[in-house]
Amino acid sequence: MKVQEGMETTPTRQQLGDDLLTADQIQATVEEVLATTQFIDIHTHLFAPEFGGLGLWGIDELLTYHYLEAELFRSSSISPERYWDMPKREQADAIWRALFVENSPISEATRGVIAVLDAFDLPTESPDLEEARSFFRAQKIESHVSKVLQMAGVSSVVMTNDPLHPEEQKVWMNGGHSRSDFLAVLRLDRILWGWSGHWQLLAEQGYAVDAQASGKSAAEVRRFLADWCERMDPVYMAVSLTDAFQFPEESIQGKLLSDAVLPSCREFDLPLSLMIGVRRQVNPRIRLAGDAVGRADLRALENLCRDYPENRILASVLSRENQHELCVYARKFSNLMPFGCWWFLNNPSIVEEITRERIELLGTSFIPQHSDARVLEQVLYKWRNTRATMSQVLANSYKLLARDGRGVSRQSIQRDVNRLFRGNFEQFANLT
Ligand code: HDL
Ligand code: ZN
Repeated sequence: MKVQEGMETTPTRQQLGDDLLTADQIQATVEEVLATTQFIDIHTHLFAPEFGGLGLWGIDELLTYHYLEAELFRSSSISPERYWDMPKREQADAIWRALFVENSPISEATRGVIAVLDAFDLPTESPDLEEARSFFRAQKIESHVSKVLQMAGVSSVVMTNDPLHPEEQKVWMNGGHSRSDFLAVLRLDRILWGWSGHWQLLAEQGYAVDAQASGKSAAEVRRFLADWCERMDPVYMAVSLTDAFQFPEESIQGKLLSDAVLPSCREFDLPLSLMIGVRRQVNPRIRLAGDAVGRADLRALENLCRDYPENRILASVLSRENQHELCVYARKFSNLMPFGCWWFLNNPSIVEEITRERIELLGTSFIPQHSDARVLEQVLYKWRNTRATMSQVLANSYKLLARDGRGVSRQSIQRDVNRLFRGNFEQFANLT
């Protein structure tokens, strides 16, 4: 199509009206709006301080992150078996030496640790970790959490809470936590795909369930979920599912999903978050780092969204090949909310691709990112990287809009960023 006269140039300021931005102003304004807007981090593995040792923070935890453990085994002669026998400090020293001293820390996860050290004015080229260790040792967790979230531009984080985790259960049974900036999630993995190994825990707590999830089991799982919704006040329920996920399915998982979890989500007016595409423990020797990714058959999601229109589904898919399908499904089902660039996708090159196709297909009706942080200070680099990628993608969208004949104001950019990083989640999870 021949570009009509004038289409090829961006309109000048006087053509745009008073509060509309020129092309040159768009980039800086998008960056400023992203930098000054507090985001909701809708999926993390962080914990409020009341959860004690379940909450990970500080340099030794940052370095022994399973993303870095996977990278250690590629750049060191240390065997996994020898590594697991080491105390954590030694593990961290080994990772620092292999990935940060003997090699350049230019992977996403290694660069992240450098960004955290730099954010606290700690040396980033030291041969050892002593200065970093004494800095973090001097922090008090309650104030450190608040400072880190404020530095990261995050107003609240959503935890991953497992009611069947013995240590975590104790905290909830003793009243849970008091921080309003930490929101709870009812995580269902041990029930949905871990039933065979965990149904007795429910039976021990007085729920009449059995190994086959037969008889009253589904009703009793609903009662269990109701008890924990009262206790935790979760903002959604969640489960991670493999690339083989099918729905509907003649299985314990399929039955508990349809007869217990989906009705319970409707009863408590909660979204259900499905994170689909993991291939668990392809290399068990490296433990948490041993999971991989597989392309899922998203017709399971299609069936679920179509047959349960009263349920709201948050969805994140792990395979890059599934992203476009997820966008198309979100166009078909308004009860489906795509979120995040999960795990192996949370790298600038892929985040850019995914976010551009989401904007092209969904406008601002999706949730661009979550941090998935496991260690508190990771939010600093994960959200800085998201803001950097988002500012390019969003500014480009507005420049295309201007070229096509519609100017953009700071107010509308603020409205859009609020929706992407707060409003879509608040509305989907009924937090407003
Ligand atoms: O299941 C999940 O919530 C995943 O995010 C896993 O925890 C995974 O190990 C992870 O940390 N990804 O970032
Ligand atoms: Zn996660």
